[in-house]
Amino acid sequence: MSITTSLSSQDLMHYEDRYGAHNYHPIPVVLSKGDGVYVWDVEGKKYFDFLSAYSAINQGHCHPRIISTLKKQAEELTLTSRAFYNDQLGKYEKYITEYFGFDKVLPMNSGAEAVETAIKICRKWGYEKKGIAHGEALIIVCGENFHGRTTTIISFSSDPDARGNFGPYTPGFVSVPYDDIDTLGEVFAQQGKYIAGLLVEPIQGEAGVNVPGDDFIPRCAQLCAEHNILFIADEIQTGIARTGSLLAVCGNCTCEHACERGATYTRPDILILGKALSGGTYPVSAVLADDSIMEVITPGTHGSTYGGNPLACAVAMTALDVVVDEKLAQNARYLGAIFRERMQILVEKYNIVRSVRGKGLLNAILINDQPSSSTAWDICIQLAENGLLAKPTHGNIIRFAPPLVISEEELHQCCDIIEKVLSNYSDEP
Ligand code: IF1
Repeated sequence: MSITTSLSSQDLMHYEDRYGAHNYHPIPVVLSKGDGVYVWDVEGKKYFDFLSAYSAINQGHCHPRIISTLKKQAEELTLTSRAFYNDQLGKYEKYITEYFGFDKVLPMNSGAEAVETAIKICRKWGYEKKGIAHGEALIIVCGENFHGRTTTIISFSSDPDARGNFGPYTPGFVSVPYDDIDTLGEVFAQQGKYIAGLLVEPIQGEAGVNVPGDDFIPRCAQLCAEHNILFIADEIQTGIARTGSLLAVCGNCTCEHACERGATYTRPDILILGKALSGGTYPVSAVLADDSIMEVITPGTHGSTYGGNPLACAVAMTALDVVVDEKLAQNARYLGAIFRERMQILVEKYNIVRSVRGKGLLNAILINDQPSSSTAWDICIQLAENGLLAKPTHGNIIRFAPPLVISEEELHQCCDIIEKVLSNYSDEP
């Protein structure tokens, strides 16, 4: 029986509470429309979206070019499985490998699936190419990581909520502190012959937008090369122009094609993409690597029903076109600097804000209260009442990540909203 009568936000929140698993605690806003940087709730209230579905909507909600491609392909062919070829996959594979500068791509759907795929490729490379004793391969990960929610991935999570009571856990992972190149070097020196790969986020998103020192990622890649260890970059959240470059491992380069890579680019052995790869319209993820690594994958060793489906391929090509055509990396870099400048003024003006950090348009403020307090949540509720949507992470950190199509004027409007709410916590009489 379809529910046709118009339902209020309250009705819909009740339905989710009654009929849905409680695996999230959303901000109490029920959205029904999105366009660019804006979303509207069921009652018609308009908001700036400052989360972008965790950086999946870099191109803006319902981007007209991406939606047009989605509609057109949806009327032609959506899914064939890989039992047969389809007329979109080969075009997409050529397009995306040239776009990012790798020999091959393995198409998947969710980010976690792509991370799992990278782990499998890395382990198989470890045994078949590096000569690690079978079953002994180690992959190094960083504390405070977030790479998804499958059982293997949470096996190496340091977040008790993400990991608790989901054992027994997958072995073969060693965690080192993030942004600690000395410890990483020691682990490589001691156990390098067993280590197949290093899996790392160039900026840790969920941990609260942890931006490492400028030399951390380049030094990771250098140590990996010295020890014949694969450098695996999880750019699911930081990639696709979010941090002011096409990839966060590009450092400060703003070119947007592999062929023009600047001097600051640190090339991963395995690159993992997701989220904005489809502009928020469809689950599309990808694992890219050169032939010497990807050739460990042979028929029957990996797959997915939807991986490489024609709809995903068509949408992803348009979504990546939009990134370059609309200069989203340049916009993220330019407006991200303005945003952090405005937030720094609030840090100095209001005691409630301890610091601001980020790169491009992936930023966060640290609220001057305990992670266990409800202050950051309360601030997000007031932000929503004032027309801006954001959500805390790890208790007292508020992540701000608008679509990269935001204008300078809209960004200032959002900063004004943030300041208005934070001024409510002012110490000034
Ligand atoms: C949630 C945030 C969390 C990711 C990185 C892989 C994945 C993600 C760097 C997995 C997914 C999402 C998942 C969502 C909340 C959000 C998130 F950091 F973006 F905020 F959780 F940490 N690598 N991140 O960020 O991709 O399977 O979700 O497509 O699970 O609560 P996915």
